[in-house]
Amino acid sequence: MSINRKVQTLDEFTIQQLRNFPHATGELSNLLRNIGLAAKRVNVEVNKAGLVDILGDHGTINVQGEEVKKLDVYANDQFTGVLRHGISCAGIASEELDDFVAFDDEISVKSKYVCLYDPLDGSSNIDVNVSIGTIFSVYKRVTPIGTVVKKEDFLQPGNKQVAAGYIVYGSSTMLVYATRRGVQGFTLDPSIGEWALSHPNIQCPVSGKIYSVNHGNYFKYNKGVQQYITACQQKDKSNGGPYTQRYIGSMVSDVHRNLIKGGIFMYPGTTDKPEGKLRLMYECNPFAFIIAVAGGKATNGEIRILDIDPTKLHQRTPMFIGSTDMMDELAACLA
Ligand code: P6P
Repeated sequence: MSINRKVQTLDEFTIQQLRNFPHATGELSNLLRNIGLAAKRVNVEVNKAGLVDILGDHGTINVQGEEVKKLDVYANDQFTGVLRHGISCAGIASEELDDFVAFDDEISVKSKYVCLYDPLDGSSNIDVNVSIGTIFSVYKRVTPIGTVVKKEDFLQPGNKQVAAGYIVYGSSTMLVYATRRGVQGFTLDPSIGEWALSHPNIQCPVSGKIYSVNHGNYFKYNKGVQQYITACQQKDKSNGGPYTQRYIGSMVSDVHRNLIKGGIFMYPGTTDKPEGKLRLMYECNPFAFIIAVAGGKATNGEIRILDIDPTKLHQRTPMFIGSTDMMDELAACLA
């Protein structure tokens, strides 16, 4: 009987990477597998979200006698749990938690990585069955191994990331992660409950025809952003268009689509919220790392997202990310 070796699972792929880089300790591969496990558990609950009336809304006790948690809280507990009980993470920071969490047991303090994540971004879309996602970022700690992690282990610029990725719980569930060696996309195969390598070495097209922005804020954007949006609307066959506007209000889905097809996603600052809405450390930095490895660009309108020196765990930043040609045209408008 021939074994189906065509499909490589996440475990097989990360172990293959270890064979290719024998000096690696395997800690990062193990951390990525931990994330893959938590994501599978979250995926089960997200797929049931529509049944909340039957399963009970959060804060209630369901028919199994279990407390029903908000999906954000449930997702946060899953990612935090697998990393705390693993051997590859010394601490985490989460959109759901005010401060970072140090794993101060004798095994975890010996780990060399910390992880930051938004466990369930766009969760307000669950009620209307729009895709949502998890976004994560991995750094090497800067404090001595064997000690309890500190805030400086988390407040590092995005250019220090060693890995970053996201899960999109959509029509199919995908796990995409980047290391400096490339961007790999895995699709969950429910028949075997494994992440199957479906999109090896993802590259962002150098240009595209999709622009993603919330037009509802148009008159709150600065003149440069307004000028670029108008330029997108005026594209036709003679100058690389026509463009189409796609925006579903779920960053993971919007950026994932543009990464694969080419395009630009913008969440600019506005007159009332100059820093915009998106969080630097666990939304913008991870995607900026992924797009850089995939050949695209990400800025705050002035400098690379990856070069922003963070001062607070939950600080926000304006975000522009996508295909290089489109990002360069935007930069010309912003200048
Ligand atoms: P707006 C979801 O709430 C989110 O954080 C991102 O996933 C998404 O891109 C953005 O907010 C949408 O925000 O203001 O356009 O509804």
